[in-house]
Amino acid sequence: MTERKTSPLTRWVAASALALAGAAPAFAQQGELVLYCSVQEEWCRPMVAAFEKATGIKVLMTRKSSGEFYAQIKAEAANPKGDVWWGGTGDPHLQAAEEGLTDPYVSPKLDELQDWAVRQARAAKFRTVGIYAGALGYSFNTTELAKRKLPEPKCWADLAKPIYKDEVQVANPNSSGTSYTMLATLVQIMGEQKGFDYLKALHKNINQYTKSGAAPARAVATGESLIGITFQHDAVIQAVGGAPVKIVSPCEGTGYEIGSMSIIKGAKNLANARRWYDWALAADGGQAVGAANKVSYQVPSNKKAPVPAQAPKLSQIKLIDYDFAKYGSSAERTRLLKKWDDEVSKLPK
Ligand code: S7P
Repeated sequence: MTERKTSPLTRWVAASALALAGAAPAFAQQGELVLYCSVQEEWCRPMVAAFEKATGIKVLMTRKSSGEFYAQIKAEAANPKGDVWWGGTGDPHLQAAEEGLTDPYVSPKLDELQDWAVRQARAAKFRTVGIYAGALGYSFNTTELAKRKLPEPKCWADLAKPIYKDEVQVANPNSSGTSYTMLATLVQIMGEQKGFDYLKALHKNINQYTKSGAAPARAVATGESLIGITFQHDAVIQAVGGAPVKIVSPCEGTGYEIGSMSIIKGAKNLANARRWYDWALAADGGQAVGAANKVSYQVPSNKKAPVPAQAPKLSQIKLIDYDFAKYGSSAERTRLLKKWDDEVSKLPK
């Protein structure tokens, strides 16, 4: 076999290509962000696309419910894999902050935010921040209700009535931030004893505890479930899409969420995590993406961000004074979830 001779130019091109190839992994690492996204996939995707377009940073995104990501971040604490946890109810973000699983960051955008978003940041010593707010409630399928000749439910109390046996869907509060918000809301409205009595009665009417909090709103839209307990904005998506659904703000009052965002402690791409953080709080950045793509009907936390016309008006809903400090604390959230597991989920139907 004869060895082929190469020209100096060919050798220079080959050497440059090798040098570039060697430099590529370092460049790629600087240009990445690992995002844990806890809103609906339909909203996570345009957020990622808009950020990549604005910054050139490649985003590796996974979508999971709030309780699931809280558990994952805790399990990964010794070797963190994610950079930013964006979205999901505030309680598990507050719990992660208290447990030192997230990093403090004071964004220059903080001055532009609603008071409730800044309060959330201060309560967590800047280890989290509010990115949107939304009220809890439920929806029902109007066509199915008429077919079954059932009365319109108006209150929390109605959902536990035997006439709605197997007609109600809600998520499991361990995986779902939405469902934990319901659990904490009922305890705050009724007191702990009566709240758990109510949850036991409601259990008889539950056709399925889903993993994701918004899934019951989709089940109501298709008629798979008559009633679904979710955030009201998740039912608005179905109504805007043309489904025969009616949204209810329960007569006794209801809780709400401050959807939050946190930088994960030990984030490998910290500079990019902060770029996401600032961009996600900007009125002309991440705060505008949900409304522009018609995939979110929450109230954004930046005062200058557009609020979709169909977003439930928080000022017109009978909201309770949700105690985020208490129900987002590690001890209380862990205790209530265990109590629900022990006393409610194991009961026969
Ligand atoms: O995107 C809608 C939304 O309801 O999803 C978040 C929710 O926590 C994620 O679902 P899980 O209930 O399954 O955790 C909310 O923060 C948000 O408003």
